[in-house]
Amino acid sequence: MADKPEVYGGGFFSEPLHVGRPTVADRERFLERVNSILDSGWFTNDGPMVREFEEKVADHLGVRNCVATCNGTVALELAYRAVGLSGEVIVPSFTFVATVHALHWQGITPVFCDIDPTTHNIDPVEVERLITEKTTGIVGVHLWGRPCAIDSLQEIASHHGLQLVFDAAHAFGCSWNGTRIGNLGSCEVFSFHATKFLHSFEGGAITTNDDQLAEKLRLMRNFGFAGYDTVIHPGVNGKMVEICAAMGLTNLECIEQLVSANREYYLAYRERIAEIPGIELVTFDESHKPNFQYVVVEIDRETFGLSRDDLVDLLHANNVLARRYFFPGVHRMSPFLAPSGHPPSHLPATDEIADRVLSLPVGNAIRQDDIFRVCDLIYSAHAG
Ligand code: T4K
Repeated sequence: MADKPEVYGGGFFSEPLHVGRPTVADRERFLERVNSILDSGWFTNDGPMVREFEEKVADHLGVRNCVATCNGTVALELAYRAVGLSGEVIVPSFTFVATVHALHWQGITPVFCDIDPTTHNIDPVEVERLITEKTTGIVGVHLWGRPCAIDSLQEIASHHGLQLVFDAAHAFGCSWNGTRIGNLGSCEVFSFHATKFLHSFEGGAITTNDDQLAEKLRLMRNFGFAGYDTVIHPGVNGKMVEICAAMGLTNLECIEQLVSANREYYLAYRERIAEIPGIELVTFDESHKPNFQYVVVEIDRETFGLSRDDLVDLLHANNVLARRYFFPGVHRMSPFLAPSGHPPSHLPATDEIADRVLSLPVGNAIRQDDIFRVCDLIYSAHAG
């Protein structure tokens, strides 16, 4: 057993520590932008702030097109429909439910695929096994910002003539072998929800190097309008509003500071977690330029001495609002169960990881000292 670390403070926190505390990178700059929106009288419908946000996001990612939306879920729905997904689509179950809802919502059957337990991302070997004549596409999720097995997925998709879409909700600013996430597959989808690394209160985007696809997405996002009264495509209201773009732009200007702040939290957790038996930090390969948005640990019940769920109860009792992202696997959620009431797929790696993971508090409301105290609490839970 490791030596007990030096204790920095008591366990109980008077203010709750959250997993997804939003950042406002520069309040003054944001308020200037809000004033200019109010003065302009132009609040939504492809306004100048949204256009600037789209341009700056595209520049940052080195991608030809960025189509901003009202949230990440609608962006997924638009992306799936625009690339022509139908029938069956292979998707991981170990993700936020929106990845799968956006398929189900459009009458597409999600075929749940197991993950590689070492990366937490969709396992290409399993993908290949699940392809049928009804399969039209594969959805990969870069979970925690760690890129999927891109080469293998691209090879499978092109070999079988399938669309490949990535849910990149966690991966803004991250890279894969020198290419920014946002350039891969037919298109990639981001979330700019308040809890995300880059946020715009609510928001999302689809990025793609396919100009025709981008044009179609722009039409679909705005009721299919191609002019004042000409509708040439089925569509929805998926537009981002100006005030959201103002927040997104302001945060984008400070993105490097946001990464380094996140990296500091991650390193502080890494130092302390390493001292506690039975708990392992999900680590990042820095060559992929992680954004360190999520600090995730895996609990080995035998060695740690408590189950993940018991640890969650203990942390919550002390005002540390750690989250069981993502539990249960989506294949175990009621909308996706088979008519028999059982999960439609056997996914041992997903079940195992979903039972072990825990997301710890991060974000600029947290000080390094808080992180040490959270780790002390976890240590004392282990030590009994
Ligand atoms: N794909 C993936 C892989 C995703 O993770 C997500 C979203 C999507 C697609 C869909 O994108 P969006 O349509 O959401 O743009 C939260 C977020 O609502 C959701 O955006 C996110 N993933 C998911 C992982 O987390 P909840 O239900 O856990 O949120 P909630 O309200 O419990 O808040 C989480 C934590 O953040 C709490 O500790 C409280 C704190 N918080 C939250 C908000 C909203 C704050 O401190 N301030 C706030 O304003 O889903």
